[in-house]
Order: sequence, then C-alpha cells, then structure tokens
Amino acid sequence: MNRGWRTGALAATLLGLGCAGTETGNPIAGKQKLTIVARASDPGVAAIDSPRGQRITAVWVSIGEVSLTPCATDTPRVLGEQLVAELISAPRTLEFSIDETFCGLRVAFARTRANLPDTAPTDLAGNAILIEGRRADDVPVQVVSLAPPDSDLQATIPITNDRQDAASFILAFDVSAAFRGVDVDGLVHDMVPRIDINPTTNSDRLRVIEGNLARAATLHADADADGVLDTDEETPISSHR
Ligand SMILES: [Ca+2]
Repeated sequence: MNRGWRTGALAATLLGLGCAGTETGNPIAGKQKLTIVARASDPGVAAIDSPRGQRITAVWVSIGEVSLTPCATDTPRVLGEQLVAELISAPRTLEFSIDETFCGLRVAFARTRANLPDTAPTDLAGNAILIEGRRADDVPVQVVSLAPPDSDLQATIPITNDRQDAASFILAFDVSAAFRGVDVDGLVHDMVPRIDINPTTNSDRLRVIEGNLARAATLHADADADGVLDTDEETPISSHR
C-alpha cells in the first residue's frame, strides 16, 4: 500500500476530518484543535516511556505544512507552517476555526530551515525526522530522514457521520508502526556504541522505516479535547489509500 510513496517523502494526506456541525447539519464556527503527538500502538515492536525493550525516547519532526482540504474545493486551508516539534515530550497543538466541511487533512514534512529550537538535536538540521531510542540491549539508536519539500503522499478515508461533531482532533505518529519489520537488533555498531539509521548508514532499514511512516500517521477524534490520545480514542477516524 505504499503506492505513490517516494523515498524521502514524508507526507500524509488523511481524509476523514468530518465537518464540525450540529446534529441538524448546521455548521458551527469556533476554535477547533489539532494536536500532533507520538504514540506506540505495539510496545513489543517499539515502546514509549518503557524502561526496557526497544523504546523510543524522542520523535522530532519538521512539518512544512499542515492543511485542511474542504470537500467543496481543492484549495487547502493552511493551519500551520514550518513547525518543528518533539512529539513525545511536547506535542504541538494547532488551533483553528472550522466553518465548512473538510474532507482532508494533509501534513507535509520538510527539511528544517533555520533556527532550530534550542532543545533540538543538531543532527535534525536539514532533515525532516529524527527519532531517538534504545534497543533492548540498551544500545542507543538514532534514525534520521530527510524529505524534499515537494514530496507528498496521498491517502484517503471515508467520513464517518458519528464523528462530525468532534471539535478536537489528534494526529498521531505511531512509532511501533514506523519500526514494524525493521531488524534493528541485527545491526552492529563501531567503536561508538550507537546504531545509526540514515541515508548513508543502514539505508536499507531507513527505506523500510520511511515506507512505514507513510502509514504510521492516523487521525483521531479527541473526544474530551484534552490533547491526549486516550484509550477510548485509539480507533482512528482515518485510513490510508
Ligand atoms: Ca483525549
């Protein structure tokens, strides 16, 4: 299902962000929220906040653009641009007003430009994704991926009517999905005890991770609008094409 995916393309289009409206179908205008987070759907593959096993400690992303696509037109409404965030410790929330029906949410990753946050690792510079973690044997792992600004991935899902009154949403990047099928334990390191997965080192693993990332993003209704992906919100309202 990676049709259309190109190496380095780290963008996802998710259809299914339903219109916000009343039960009678009248649109409402007000602040809506989209919170971008990292999650781990299968800690056996890659966990978050775990003292053991293969676990992820940081997910840095550089997002070129987050935009909503109205159902009626192909003209996206941009919610945010040039965002750099670490999605485990500091999820990013975008606020906006919905006053029409949207059929799509697009998140296009892009290489970082100038002025990284002070807390960002220097290796993020010029790249789009930097994932830090540890293997089960405690050896550090760093994954770095770059994405050309003009790369993207199209994916669509149907709208579900029962979610149309959801006012807050969560865009979750699943680290377990990102590492599915990636043999990290089989990699060996040099004198420096760190496993690097990037365009020049272990690039075969990187290609798998980049392919997985195409399907690692899911859109959820944040029913209690707390910006946290709660257990009862884990079923996505999106799917990929
Ligand atoms: Ca929630």
